[in-house]
Amino acid sequence: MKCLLFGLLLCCFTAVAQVNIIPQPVSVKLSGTNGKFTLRPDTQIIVEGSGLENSINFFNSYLKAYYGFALETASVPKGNNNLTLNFERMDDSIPGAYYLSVDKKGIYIAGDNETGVFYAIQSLIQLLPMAAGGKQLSIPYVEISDRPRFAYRGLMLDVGRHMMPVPFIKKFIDYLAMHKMNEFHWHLTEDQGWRIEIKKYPRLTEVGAWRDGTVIGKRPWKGNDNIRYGGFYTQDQVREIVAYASKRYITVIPEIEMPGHGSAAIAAYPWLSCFPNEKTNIPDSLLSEEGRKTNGKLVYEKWGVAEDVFCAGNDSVFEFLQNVIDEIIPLFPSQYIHVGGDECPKTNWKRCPQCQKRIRDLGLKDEHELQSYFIQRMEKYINSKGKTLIGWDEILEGGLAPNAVVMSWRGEKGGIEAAKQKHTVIMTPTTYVYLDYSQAKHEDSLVIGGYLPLEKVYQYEPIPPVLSADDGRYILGAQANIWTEYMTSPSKVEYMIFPRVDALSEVLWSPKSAKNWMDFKKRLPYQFERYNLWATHYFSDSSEYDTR
Ligand code: TNX
Repeated sequence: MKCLLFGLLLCCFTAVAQVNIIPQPVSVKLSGTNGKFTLRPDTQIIVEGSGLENSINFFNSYLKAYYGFALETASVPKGNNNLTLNFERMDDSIPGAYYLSVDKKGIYIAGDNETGVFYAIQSLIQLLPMAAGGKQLSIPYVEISDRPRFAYRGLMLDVGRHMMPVPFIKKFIDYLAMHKMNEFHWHLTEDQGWRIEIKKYPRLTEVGAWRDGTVIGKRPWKGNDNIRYGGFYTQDQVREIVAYASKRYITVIPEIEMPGHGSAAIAAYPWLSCFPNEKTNIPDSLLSEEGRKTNGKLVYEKWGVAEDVFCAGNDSVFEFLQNVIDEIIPLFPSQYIHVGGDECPKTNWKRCPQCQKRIRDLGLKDEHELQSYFIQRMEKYINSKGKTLIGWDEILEGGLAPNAVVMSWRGEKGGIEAAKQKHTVIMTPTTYVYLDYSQAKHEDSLVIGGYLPLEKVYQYEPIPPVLSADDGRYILGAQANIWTEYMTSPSKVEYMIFPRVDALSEVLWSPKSAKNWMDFKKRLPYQFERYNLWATHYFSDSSEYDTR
């Protein structure tokens, strides 16, 4: 009896160790027989539905990259050596539900839709052995049913502070896909750099994409490195990236910042400022040599919030921004257009005659209502093009634009308030999902500050308990933000975000009831093996995780 019990325990233990999927699926049933299917170069893909090329191509490029072979597709099954892709209606309200079974008859995948098949492929990839180069890939008999919890599962990447090369943007999109995430919020404009080609305004990238230097170290900074830095994405590159993402069922949401964080645009076109003739306000001790020589506007060379913002009293500024939006819309099929709206100091507006006239003419109470006017005016334009505006939670101040989606970053307060006002909300609170904060207790590299350990991200619950069930439905999902003041390279981005993105993916995908920190920690070392296989950088505090 004892022996049987031991055998049973052992069997369960080894069985559990075979399936380590992140994010945790809704249901995983192991056959208990310890049986395995072997995927080999002569395994056939049987396609029983149309539109599955994206999933097939993704799987085949993965096989090719790490095992050196790809599978042929066929219409007639060959013995029991097939990977079958099919559709079965699961009627899930959020795209992506799937069923995956592996048994002696082969691998069978059914998606509720194309997205579901694609996510089944992501789970299948996580069932493959970790050793590269194998041609006999044994996969445990298993039955998985799965579906996403939230519709919006995102990551934001700031390319304004530091530009990331196109191949890395594609890799980043692959990382999103492999974590079953579906929204890439691309922060394209900043004080420190304008990163997208706008044909009508060439100076945005000729001038606005380049800064003459960058402050050194942490606030209050130690001088300037005097290194000219910059770059931008052409519209062709943007189209290429958007197409790449869409083959991975990922929407790219562009962000064009206004009315704040606009120094780079102002350096290109000073008339966008309330005071075109005033020099950008940066102390000489922090300026580059070139910057010290100039008397005019500069692409910002330090971090933090710049006081020079777009003038809200000048109609030409709105015309300019609308023309920019006119070039953005055809590039991005996304329903959402992000206009920033955060951290807009009101110093200039307070002393600007045109802004003050606008306030008087419209009977506005103060500069906060002027900011609200700014965003509402842009919203009207964006809505007239059939698109929906997103803004950071500052857009609540002075009154929310009627159809705006709110991204709550200064904690959850703004999100709660917006949901109560029946506005769609995406949660991105600094407290849980700011991946620019340190994940090591004692900072192990230059970071902006803060401490956000993996467990804290894992414990995040996007629907605040204070919301009624009705209002809770306005929480579309959540997103982690990757601000790159102190991330100068792709490898640093990877190091900062992994494995916290794993924790976030489970917050967003897995049912609340399936979340289990201890279990997640047990699965994590397998994910690290995958990262090793992919040559991905990640943070690991070995004392924190269980070892096998
Ligand atoms: C706040 S979050 C910002 C960014 C900074 C970030 C640094 C938000 C909407 N604005 O401009 O990069 O803090 O953590």
